[in-house]
Amino acid sequence: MVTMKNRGVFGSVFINSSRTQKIILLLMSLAVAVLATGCFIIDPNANQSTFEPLGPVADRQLTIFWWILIGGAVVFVLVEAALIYALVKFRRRSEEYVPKQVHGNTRLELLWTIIPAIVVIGFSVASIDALFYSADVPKDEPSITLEAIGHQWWFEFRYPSPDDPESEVVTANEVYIPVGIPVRINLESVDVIHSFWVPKLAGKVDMVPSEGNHMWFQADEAGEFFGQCAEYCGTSHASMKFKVVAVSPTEFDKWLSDQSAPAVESGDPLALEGAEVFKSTGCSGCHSLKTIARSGSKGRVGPNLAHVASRRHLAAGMMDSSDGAGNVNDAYLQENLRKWLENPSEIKPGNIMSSQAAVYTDPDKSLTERQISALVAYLTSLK
Ligand code: HEC
Ligand SMILES: [Cu+2]
Repeated sequence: MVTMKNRGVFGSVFINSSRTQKIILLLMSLAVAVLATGCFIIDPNANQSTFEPLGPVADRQLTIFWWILIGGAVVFVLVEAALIYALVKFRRRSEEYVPKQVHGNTRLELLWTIIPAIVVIGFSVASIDALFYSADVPKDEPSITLEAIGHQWWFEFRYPSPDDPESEVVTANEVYIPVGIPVRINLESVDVIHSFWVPKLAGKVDMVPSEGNHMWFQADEAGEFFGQCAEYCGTSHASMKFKVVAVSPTEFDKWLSDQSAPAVESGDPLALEGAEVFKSTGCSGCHSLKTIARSGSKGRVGPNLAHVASRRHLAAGMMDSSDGAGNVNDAYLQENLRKWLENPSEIKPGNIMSSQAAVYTDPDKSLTERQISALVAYLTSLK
C-alpha cells in the first residue's frame, strides 16, 4: 500500500484534488515546461538564442545538441514503451494469480548491456570530436589570433599590431573580426573567472586567471553579434557584455590600422582643457591613451580610451551611442559620456571606477560641471 507519507507534496496534492483541479494542475505544469524553453519558442533570432547559429562552431555545437536530444528521446520512448508493455502484460489479474517466476536471461542481459554501451560510446565520440573541433582552428586554414582579457566588469581585446610582431593593439568591449575567416581567441582574466560567450558564434569558454584557455569562431555573415560574460563574477556580472562586429576583410584591416594609430589631439579649446582635466583628476592612473602595448603585458585597471569615440557602446554594452546604421552618433555619445561621468554607479552598480576613482569616493574631489563638459569634449574627440 502507498501511504500519504511517501507520495511527496505534489503527489498528495494531486491525489486529494478533484478532477478539475487535477486538469488545472497538469496544464500548469505543462505551461511551466513550455515557458522554461521560452528563448527558443518565442524567437530563435533573439540575441541570446543558440538555435540560429551564424558560424561553423556554433553550428557544430547545435548539431551535437540535437543528436543527443533526439537520441535521448528515442531511448526514452523505447524504454517507457517496454516498461508499459511489461506493466500491462504481467499485471496481477486477481488476488490468487501469481505470474511465472523466472530468474536470469543471459541473452536479454547481454542485449541491454551492449546496446546502451554502444549508444553511450557513439555519443561520447561525437561529443569529444565536437569539443576538439571547438578548441582549435582546423589545420591549414588561414586565421587571425586575438586576446580577450576578462576584467570586472568589462572585456579587453588585443590584436597583433599590423607592423610590430612584439606589440598588440589594445581596445575594449567591441571586438572586430573579418567575415569568413577563423578567429582564434586566447582567453585570459586579470581577476576572477569570467566566461566568454557569443551565442550565435560559439559556446561559452571560461576565462581563468593565470591559467589561460582558448577557442575559435568564425562569422559567416557581416553584422553585430551579442556577447556576454557567462560566469558569475561579482556585482555587475549581468552588465558585462560586449559586441562582436563582423566586417569584410578590407574593412577589418582598415579598422585595425585606425585603431593602431595614436589618439588624435583635437585643437578645440574645451577638448584641450579636457585633456588637462584627464591628467589632473587621476583618470590616466587607470586609463591608457596608448594604442599599442607590449604583447603579453596585462592591461590597465580601466578600458583603453585612445579611440573611445569610435566605439558604439560604452561601459561594456550598457550604453548605446549608435545611430541605428552602425555608426557612432556624436550627440548620443556625448550624452552617454556625461551620464557615465556624472554617476557611473547609476549605470553600472558597484563598478570599479565608481568604487575606486578619487573623484567619486572623495566628495572634496568631485568633478565640477565645467570639468565634466571638458572631459566629454575631450573624450568625444578621441575617434
Ligand atoms: C580606479 C580606476 C579608474 C579611474 C581613476 C577612472 N576610471 Fe574610468 N573606468 C574604470 C573602469 C574599471 C571602467 C570600466 C567600468 C565597467 O565597464 O565596468 C571605466 C570606464 C570608463 C569609461 C567607459 C569606457 C568604455 O569603453 O566603456 C570612460 C569613458 C571612463 N571610464 C572615463 C574616465 C574618466 C574621464 C576618468 C577621470 C575622471 C576616469 N574614467 C577615472 C576605471 C577608472
Ligand atoms: Cu564576468
